[in-house]
Amino acid sequence: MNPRFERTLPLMNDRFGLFIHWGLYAIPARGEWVRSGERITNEEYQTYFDEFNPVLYDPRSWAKAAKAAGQRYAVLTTKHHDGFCLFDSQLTDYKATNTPAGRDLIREYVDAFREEGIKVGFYYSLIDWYHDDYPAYGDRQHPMRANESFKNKEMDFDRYLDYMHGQVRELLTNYGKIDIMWFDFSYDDMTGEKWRATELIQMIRSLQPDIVIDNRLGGNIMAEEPEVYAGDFFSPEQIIPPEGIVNSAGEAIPWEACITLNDHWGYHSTDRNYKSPRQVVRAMVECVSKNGNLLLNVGPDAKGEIPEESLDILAAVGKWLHRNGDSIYGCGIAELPKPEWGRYTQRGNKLYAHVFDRGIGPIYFQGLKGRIKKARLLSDGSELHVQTPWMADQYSDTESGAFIHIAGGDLPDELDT
Ligand code: FHN
Repeated sequence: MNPRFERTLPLMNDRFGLFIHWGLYAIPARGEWVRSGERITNEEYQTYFDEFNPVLYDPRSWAKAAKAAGQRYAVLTTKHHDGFCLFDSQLTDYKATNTPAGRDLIREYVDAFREEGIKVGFYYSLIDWYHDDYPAYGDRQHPMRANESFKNKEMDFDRYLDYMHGQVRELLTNYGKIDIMWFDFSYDDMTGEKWRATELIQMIRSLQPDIVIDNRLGGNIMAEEPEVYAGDFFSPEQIIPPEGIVNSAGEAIPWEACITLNDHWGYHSTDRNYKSPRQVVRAMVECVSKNGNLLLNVGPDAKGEIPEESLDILAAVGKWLHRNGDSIYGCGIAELPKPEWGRYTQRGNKLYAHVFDRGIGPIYFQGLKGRIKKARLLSDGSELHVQTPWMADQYSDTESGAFIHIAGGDLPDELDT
């Protein structure tokens, strides 16, 4: 691995993390872009600030659910695009401690997840629809800037950058060791040094030398010599790359796919289009088979609870990982081509066969003739027999292959294994 990316190895070995999008937008309950998408004015959105009081917020229960799900790190929105801060920033009044919640929600999150031994990450939005010195996003006039008073206001974007850098400093100074910094997102010409990114990265690295940073500050992580701010891992969203990710020199690039459990990042009261546990497990296996991580998102509601549907899916995935986690944690791409019946993951000389679609009879392992010392069913440890079926030598391509008869069927939807 390119030495530049060695700092990501511990996180990349974790393979499965919890993404959490939570904030004022949980009250309108129509996703985290509701303010922009519905052009909600400052005054209308202020009502959510005035009533935000997640009385059921108990991050210890979130952390326990993540642990039971087999998730080894978490990333929580400290500030999303609406500019509302879940942490007790000294640089703004637009924060949870000034709402009826009256608490530093990030402090409690950090303590609870560390207590469960789960690595702690911060999501931080570069975009800020609330701050007076942040320009309108793209060509759309921000809803809260529709009123006359704002139109004549002079903006000082450097002042916003001082604020943004100052908040990142607060987050990486006041909450102990932080494992991941997840910036979101650069767009159009708002990228790289427009954020004063080199200065920002240097500050981050000085405060948290071991921290891992995503690639959304800008730059090109795929270049042979990426910019200092191009990040430590690539962050595809709602998609799993067709194969492992390599840079222009053919070197593997660490990556993490972030994916929603339903169709929204932030809480959405009517979105019932949840992925099944089977889909999540297959997505996780696919990511690992291509040297990537899966960051799976939940959107807690305005009371501070993760939806039951999400908790049930996380629990089912955790049951599968409890028995099969050896084929995920610390694993990566195999030396063999993808088989037709599923996917391989590999760690050292251990090859894991994830059989998604069973055919008839034994499973055929192309290229493994004479190379399999022993085979075990990971879920229960039972022995599997490497065997060559009767008349198999009549087939043309069995010269290099091996057959293993695996009892049991395909991965069931309910994952009751
Ligand atoms: O605009 C955000 C979106 O709300 C969400 O936070 C995702 C998660 O990666 N990032 C941006 C869209 O790319």
